[in-house]
Amino acid sequence: MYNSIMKLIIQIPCYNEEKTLPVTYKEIPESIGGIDEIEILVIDDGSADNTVETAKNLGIKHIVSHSKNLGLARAFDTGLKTSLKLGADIIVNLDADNQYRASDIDKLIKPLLDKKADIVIGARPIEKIKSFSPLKKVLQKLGSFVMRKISGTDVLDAPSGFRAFTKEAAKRINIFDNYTYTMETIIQASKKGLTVKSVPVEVNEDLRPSRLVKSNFDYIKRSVFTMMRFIIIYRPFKFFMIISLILFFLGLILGLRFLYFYITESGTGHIQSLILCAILILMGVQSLFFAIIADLLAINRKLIEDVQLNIKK
Ligand SMILES: Nc1nc2c(ncn2[C@@H]2O[C@H](COP(=O)(O)OP(=O)(O)O)[C@@H](O)[C@H]2O)c(=O)[nH]1
Ligand SMILES: [Mg+2]
Repeated sequence: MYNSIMKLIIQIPCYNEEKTLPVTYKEIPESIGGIDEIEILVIDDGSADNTVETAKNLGIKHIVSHSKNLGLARAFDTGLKTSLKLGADIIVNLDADNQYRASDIDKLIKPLLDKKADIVIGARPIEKIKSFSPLKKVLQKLGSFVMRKISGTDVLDAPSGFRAFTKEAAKRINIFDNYTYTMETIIQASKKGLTVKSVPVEVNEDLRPSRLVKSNFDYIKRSVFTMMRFIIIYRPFKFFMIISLILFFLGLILGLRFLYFYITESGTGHIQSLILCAILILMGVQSLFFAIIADLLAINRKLIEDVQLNIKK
């Protein structure tokens, strides 16, 4: 049966946000069209300051705490799970530093209310953001471009943290990564046939510098590692198959070369390349088996996820 009351939970991951949380909180609208109940959930990720007291004083209804700092991705995951338990129909993730405009939440959730999307990502006007250096702008755009290629979606701003999920989408998302949830949700969404839409949003001036991105180099390093991991996790067959083919063809070329000399030079020499050829071909065949096993594991995982989804329901 369908419940006619629409409950929105706005989750705010916080790590030492006693200064900015009140600013962010103040901007949250009291009512939003199409929504009957708005509740706020603060996920305190082991803050060492007075984030929890601040949240209580603001009258924030739901506060969950990690006993120590586990990072934004874990806090996001805790947020989704808690929101589902609290009976959310729609979950919006909002940063605690007031980077995003809570007044845009109605725009963000509209495609969900209209049943046009399962996940909506607020796309920031990267070009116009004053606090982003030219290099950071290029990196952000490049990151989104690569994510579009890996995920096969047309997401405009992949690292944006301003997002809305239907409860069905939230149930199906599993965050494994410990650093970023932003890329992983997009890849999973596309793998699971969920519709991801981008909606343009505005941003506020920075209250403080980003804590997640320490430097451009750090950002690139982490992004490349994360994307590599995602390719292995989400495209394991393709990944091992490519390795297998490379090894196999290198071996094959050496083998053909050996054969050529074997015939034209009447069968002597080139034993080293023959050994290498045999090793490469064997490794290639092994990688093929890895690809098959990885594929079987991926199928297995899908079955487990279906079971998990049924349990959550
Ligand atoms: N849970 C958790 N949240 C964090 C951590 N670092 C930053 N955040 C939160 O993530 C959001 C975005 O962080 P911010 O430093 O503004 O990074 P930006 O997205 O690059 O601007 C804010 O709500 C922060 O409170 C962390 O270690 N753990
Ligand atoms: Mg920020």
